[in-house]
Amino acid sequence: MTSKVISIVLGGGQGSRLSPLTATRSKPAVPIAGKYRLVDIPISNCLHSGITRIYVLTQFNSASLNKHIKNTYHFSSFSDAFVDILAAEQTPTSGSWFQGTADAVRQSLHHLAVHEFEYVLILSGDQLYQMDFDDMITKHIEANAEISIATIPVDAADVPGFGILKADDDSMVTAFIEKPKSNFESWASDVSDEMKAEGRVYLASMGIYIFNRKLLYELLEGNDRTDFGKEIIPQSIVDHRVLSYQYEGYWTDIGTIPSFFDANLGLTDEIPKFNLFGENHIYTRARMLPPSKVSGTTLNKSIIADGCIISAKEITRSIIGIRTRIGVDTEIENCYVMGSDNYQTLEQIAELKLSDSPIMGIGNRCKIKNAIIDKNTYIGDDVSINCGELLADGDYGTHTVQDGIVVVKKRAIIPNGTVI
Ligand code: ADQ
Ligand code: ADP
Repeated sequence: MTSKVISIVLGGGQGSRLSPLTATRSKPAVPIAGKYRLVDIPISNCLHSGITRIYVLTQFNSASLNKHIKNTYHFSSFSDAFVDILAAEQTPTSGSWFQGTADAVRQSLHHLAVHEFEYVLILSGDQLYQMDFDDMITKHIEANAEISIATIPVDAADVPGFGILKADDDSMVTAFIEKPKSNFESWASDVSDEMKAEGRVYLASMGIYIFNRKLLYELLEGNDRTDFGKEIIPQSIVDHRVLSYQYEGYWTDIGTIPSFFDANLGLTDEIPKFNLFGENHIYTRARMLPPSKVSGTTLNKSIIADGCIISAKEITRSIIGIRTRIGVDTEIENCYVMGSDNYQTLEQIAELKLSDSPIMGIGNRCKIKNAIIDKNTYIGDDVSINCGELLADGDYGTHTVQDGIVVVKKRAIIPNGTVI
């Protein structure tokens, strides 16, 4: 059935919730788990489900996203498979950027029109999960549905962040409310005992939708409704058959700095909720990097990507991304270090050392805690980051602080001896 599906990955609006990681790149290109990028998650789920025609919609077109997609997703010229980026564009009929999720899809409809398909699968680009869309499509067809929404039980604390719905005994959606802020007790559903025990009694939309082709065109053409959650979905449940496809596996939002940080560090758990090592692995760019070289380091619950040169003293509960260089006697705890796009030559390193300037990577005798270190940063010797009292939220030029997490910006230079 998945051969009749085209998938659209909503790659992100302004991306301000993931700032400063999205300051110079579009959201789908944000690195995760040491060697992947956000967009690899929905694309891998599609490919594992047999969906091979994928559009990624993004508000701005970064060099890194283009390069990543171009270098990663290659298909046989005998197949009709593709992964294409559609960046917000001005056309004779539309002079504006995507106004919201539905508007982004509307402006992309003319690209879809040239293909043969019966169903459109719409996905968010900022979620970490593994899901079999083949099963979702099968249930959609069996139920004779016109729209399907993937749903997950959440607890009361999470309700205000989600679209919440009620369904009948046949899982057909009977009511939908986008992000209710209060008085939502009557929206509780009859869920499994396991979910009840965790207090997860509200059925939330995961922002993952299947639309029948014809209906999608009808709903989007000739009007200016901009959002699926706020307009299209609530307005559709009266006149159309909308199925709730319930999922109870691991699924988490990675669209904010705290959730992005937690989801990444969660991968270092003994049995992580998201399995990087399973059969349905995440696809990404094959970079042909050398293996990592480590000396004198105690590594605890850490993930080390390819091409690193590490002489640190101790690395605990951290993810160390591709091509990271870390000097001697440095201690790193609860960090996501994204790594570098290239190596410096020995000559470049010697020159920087002559002028006492930091070299790319992390220097000697540093202590770094609870931080995200973006790519291509130059952290000098004897630098201490986030090892003292709780830092106030804000943008401090070279870095930001949010909820106690320091984010060192891409290409930032942190001089020797700096204390953050
Ligand atoms: P939100 O996640 O708050 O709620 P939204 O901000 O519309 O919804 O984003 C959905 C996805 O689309 C995200 O991946 C986002 O980056 C992307 N996106 C947003 N605007 C875009 C644009 N202009 N162009 C391209 N991509 C864009 C939605 C639903 C809720 C549901 C939650 C589940 O509205 O009902 O519960 O998702 O996370
Ligand atoms: P990201 O940090 O998301 O990986 P970038 O697009 O900045 O992405 O980097 C991808 C590649 O492009 C790297 O090899 C980087 O060195 C190169 N690059 C980035 N910015 C520039 C630039 N302004 N000029 C030339 N090359 C660049």
